[in-house]
Amino acid sequence: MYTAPDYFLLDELLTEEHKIIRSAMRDWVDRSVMPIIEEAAQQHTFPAHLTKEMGEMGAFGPFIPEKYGGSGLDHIAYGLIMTELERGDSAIRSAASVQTSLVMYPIYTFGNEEQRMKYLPKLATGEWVGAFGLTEPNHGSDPGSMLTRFEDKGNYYLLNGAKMWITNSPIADVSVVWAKDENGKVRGLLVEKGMAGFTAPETKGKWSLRASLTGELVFDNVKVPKENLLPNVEGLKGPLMCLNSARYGIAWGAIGAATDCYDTALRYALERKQFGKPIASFQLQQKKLAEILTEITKAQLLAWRLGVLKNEDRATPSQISMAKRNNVEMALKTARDSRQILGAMGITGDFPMMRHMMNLESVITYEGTHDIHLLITGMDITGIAAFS
Ligand code: TGC
Ligand code: FAD
Repeated sequence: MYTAPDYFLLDELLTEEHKIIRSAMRDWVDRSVMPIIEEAAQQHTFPAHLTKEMGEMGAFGPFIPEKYGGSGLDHIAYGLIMTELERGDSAIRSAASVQTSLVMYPIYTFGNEEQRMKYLPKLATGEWVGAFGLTEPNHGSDPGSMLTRFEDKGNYYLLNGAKMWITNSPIADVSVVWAKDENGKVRGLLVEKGMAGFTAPETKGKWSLRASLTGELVFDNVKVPKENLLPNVEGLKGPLMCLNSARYGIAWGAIGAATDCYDTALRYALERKQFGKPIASFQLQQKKLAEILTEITKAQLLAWRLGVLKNEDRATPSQISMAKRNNVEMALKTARDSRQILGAMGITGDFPMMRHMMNLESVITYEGTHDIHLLITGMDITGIAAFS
């Protein structure tokens, strides 16, 4: 039975509602994710049957108002849900992050009432799956240089270009696609599955996030109805605002992957004997466990404080970058150090460390790479952008 570390008694800062939500999500992950996730990752398949269950559990759009199918919860509740999901697997948290922060959030924030009512309830239940297309084959860290374009053809927009590395793309019913108009302004378009000229091939052979579907979005003269333009935002700040929400969720989510590794390593160290004693009795193993717990605790404090600021609408993009960067690196190091505590057993699929470790190589890359987040902090400190 999993025990979540809470060394600084952060539970005392949560409401009863937060604890109930976390407990329900934890039980669901134990019941529905843990028994199948290793096999799904080994087989490189997305466990699609979980999508509807996640909808029923309220994993999609927890902070979106109930009127649109969300749960109207605060951002700490969203963070706690992300932590529990990523304890199961980063792919499961990814599915929820994309649907919530990268698809529902922009439709809610930048869409009109018709768009909200058409898409949000279906996305909330998991009846529909969403994707977010920003990255292109030649423009990842620098999305402002994107080449995907649309032209106003009177009755419709004509969309051309390609997006790459898109979570959920092969199964998405609707994709929020960021493209430039004739004036070079970045706008958001809602592109639905089945539109003529639109294809979404899968990217195979990943060693990371094997239980998540990744692919391309290819637009070859796609006629997008005019009502599918998100009316209330223009410029790169549109997609970047979505990323603020998703990066915030990842700052919480990564803690879940780390605590799963820590909990596994601690149990193993107490049971496994070498030289006639549990390996937990050796100072070098205690050092690893103590340092892991210290870093998890610091990450929890960072996430919690960020959540409070987000609830007050005071969390800055640079604070979010710092938390995403710190907490994902912490989780990756935790996965490595925990794996070492298990020796050879740690490399097998009987334990979660290698799966988390491989997943976290994507998590440290997507939603802005580790280095880009450092540069965002550098820019915030100095006032000088070192990107270009
Ligand atoms: P820059 O000139 O600095 O900014 C352009 C405009 O955007 C505004 N802005 C922001 N607004 C809101 N939130 C933020 N975080 C913002 N950052 C910048 C800025 O004020 C400006 O507004 P305006 O009105 O003056 O035009 O932009 P830049 O081209 O120099 O780029 C800056 C940089 C490098 C920080 C940015 O582009 C960046 O973050 N690059 C990383 C790209 C990235 O994170 N891609 C993620 C793709 S999605 C994904 O990975 C999903 S994974 C899904 C899963 O979980 O499975
Ligand atoms: P590049 O931008 O080519 O960077 C390569 C290296 O150069 C990195 O180490 C980077 O830090 C470094 N670098 C780049 N610029 C600078 C600079 N100015 N200074 C210093 N170093 C620099 N994108 C989406 O739009 N939607 C999705 O759903 C999505 N899902 C993803 C799922 C997975 C599994 C993965 C792996 C990626 C996903 N992405 C998605 C794409 C992701 O956001 C990009 O991979 C990421 O932003 C980095 O872009 P890139 O891979 O093109 O790397």
